[in-house]
Amino acid sequence: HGLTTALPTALDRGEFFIEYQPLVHLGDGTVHGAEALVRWLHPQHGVLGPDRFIPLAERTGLIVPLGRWVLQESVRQARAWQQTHDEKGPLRINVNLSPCQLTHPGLVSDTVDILEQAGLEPDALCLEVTESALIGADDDLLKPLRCLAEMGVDIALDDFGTGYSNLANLRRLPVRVLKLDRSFTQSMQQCPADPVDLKIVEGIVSLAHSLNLAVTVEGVETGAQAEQLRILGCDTAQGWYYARPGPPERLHELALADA
Ligand code: G
Ligand code: G
Ligand code: G
Ligand code: MN
Ligand code: NA
Repeated sequence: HGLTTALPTALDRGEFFIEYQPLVHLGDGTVHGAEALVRWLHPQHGVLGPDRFIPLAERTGLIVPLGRWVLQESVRQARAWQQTHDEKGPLRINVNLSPCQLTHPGLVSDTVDILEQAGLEPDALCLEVTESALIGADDDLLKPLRCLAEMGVDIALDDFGTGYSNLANLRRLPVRVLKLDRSFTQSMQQCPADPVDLKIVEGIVSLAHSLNLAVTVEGVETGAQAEQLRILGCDTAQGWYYARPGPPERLHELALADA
């Protein structure tokens, strides 16, 4: 339909924009960084979320230039935050990568160029890859990720715990962060929380930490969830309880308001 024909020119017309959602340290509530989430301001349909156009962009190949634009834009934004925030330590930026970008030969060189042009250190960038994109990944697929990881870029496994996670497989992946899927956070909402889910999260955190991985939780909507996940040992959190995705100015205000 209409979206299919409008998508290829939307990038040139400047119709995409990025919202940022903070990632907060569970220990002290300070801002760690933010995840970049792309939106499309469609001239007729208004603001469309990624679920409405990312699958289409993947099928048509537009995801490669679109993903490069998202990376460039959000890396530049992260550098701008850092320049006004440095007394509190650098803010990190998380950017989602689609499986098509992983197999695109330009991934490493594009990322290096974008970081250099913006003047952002590689360790301020975290690339989020879904667990399902790395299932059965062979060395060819992992090579660019290893290369980025060696430069200091963090790789996060997004939506962790929903796929066929092969925990033993984690050892071969160049991953530094597990992003626990929202479904675990939702089950912390029940009172008392499901004891089996509590054990599962406890086990994932313990395994992650023993492999030197950080654990981020998604979809935190209440203070009670945040407290439960903090007690379970999760490191950072993201969700409406802290902030909805919003314009870059909002993140800056939140970070500067930190105690
Ligand atoms: O913002 P929202 O909650 O609607 O995001 C839905 C999903 O879209 C998220 O799970 C996220 O992984 C994905 N997404 C958001 N921005 C991007 C992007 O720039 N690239 C890719 N590949 N996925 C994105
Ligand atoms: O900021 P902190 O001191 O908590 O981080 C310790 C290490 O763990 C850093 O190297 C940091 O990159 C990593 N880390 C902790 N939590 C997260 C997170 O949510 N996302 C990312 N990308 N890295 C994290
Ligand atoms: O995994 P992914 O990168 O898709 O995660 C980001 C998505 O989750 C975005 O679409 C964002 O709007 C959504 N999201 C962020 N925080 C919350 C929350 O607290 N609750 C719910 N239900 N969705 C959230
Ligand atoms: Mn994500
Ligand atoms: Na996610």
